[in-house]
Amino acid sequence: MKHEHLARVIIVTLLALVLALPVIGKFLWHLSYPAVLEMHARLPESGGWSPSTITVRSGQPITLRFTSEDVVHGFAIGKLNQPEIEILPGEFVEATLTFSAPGTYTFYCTRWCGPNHWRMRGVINVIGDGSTPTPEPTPLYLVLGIDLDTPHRAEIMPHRMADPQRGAKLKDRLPAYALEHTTYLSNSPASLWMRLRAEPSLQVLNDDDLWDLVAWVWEQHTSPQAIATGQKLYAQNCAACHGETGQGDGVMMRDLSPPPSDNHITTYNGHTRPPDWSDPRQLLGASPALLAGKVTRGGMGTGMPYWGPIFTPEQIDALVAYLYRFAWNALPEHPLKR
Ligand code: HEC
Ligand SMILES: [Cu+2]
Repeated sequence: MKHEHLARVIIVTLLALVLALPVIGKFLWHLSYPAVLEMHARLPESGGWSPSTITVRSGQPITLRFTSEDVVHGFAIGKLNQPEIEILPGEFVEATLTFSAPGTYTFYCTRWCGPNHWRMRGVINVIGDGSTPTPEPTPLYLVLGIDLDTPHRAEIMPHRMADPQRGAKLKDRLPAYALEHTTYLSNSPASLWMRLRAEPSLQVLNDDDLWDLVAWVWEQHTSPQAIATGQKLYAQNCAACHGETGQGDGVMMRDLSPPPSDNHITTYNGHTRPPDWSDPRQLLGASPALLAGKVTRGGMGTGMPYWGPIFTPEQIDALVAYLYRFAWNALPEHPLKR
């Protein structure tokens, strides 16, 4: 009789345990993925973010408690449209984040804290339920087989400032392919110019009329908003190296020896230096696919950071559209013009 009772108690207890398993599991799960995490920011030379890799569950909020151990840093997560968090030395600031979908997110410092600032990055692995993000499409430069690392200076350039307004008046003469977005993406301004020059229907136009047309085509693939976005992103993320006017003389680069006269990476030895975009040939010889590819992939050792995990494709398009302004705007005063 006694034994029978004991057995019953054991069975009931076991059953209760089995039924409670999911709840217990969830409890342990929460223990292993803390709801609050202290996050220390230091200059990249002193270790950068600590921790630099964090794992969170989708749908489960995590509170990050930031502090800086040296200078002012900033925190933002790539491709997510949320305001940056300013991190002051010796102070704590909190932010609660909830990720709705699993995936890998890159977080980065938003302040120019030093020459290696851009290396101050880390990763958030979001695991758990939710639709997995659609894999990114193959970058266009790979589809087109563009080598990002060979020189691409244009052999030709306008004799005067190309004028899209003047180009607009001639636009009806353009062959249909010139208006396609893929034509813009896969051609440099100089290569489109050469294709147009070979068109029998455009023989009546002089060389500079054709440049006006190319400048007009370039304008059709951007917007004032995109240019404004590109300008802002450039000032925050690129000007420190590339310089405000794109001459490759940003504050982080001024101490380096000047670039060799032909101004291209493949001939750099020792120091790398950003190209001088006030020489129009540098950008007039580059297609949007090439520039976007370089921005996304980076220089792989040249000192040019990779921005693929940081910016959305729209932001990269906006940056590329903004860069061409350096070439078009440089035209009137540039010495090569003479
Ligand atoms: C830490 C310095 C640094 C920062 C920051 C930087 N760059 Fe660069 N960039 C370079 C250097 C050095 C090169 C030349 C070497 C190379 O092409 O890889 C370069 C080259 C490039 C090129 C290739 C240009 C050409 O004509 O071939 C593009 C495009 C470019 N950068 C865009 C950007 C953009 C856009 C940003 C900001 C989002 C940026 N860079 C931020 C250093 C930097
Ligand atoms: Cu920093």
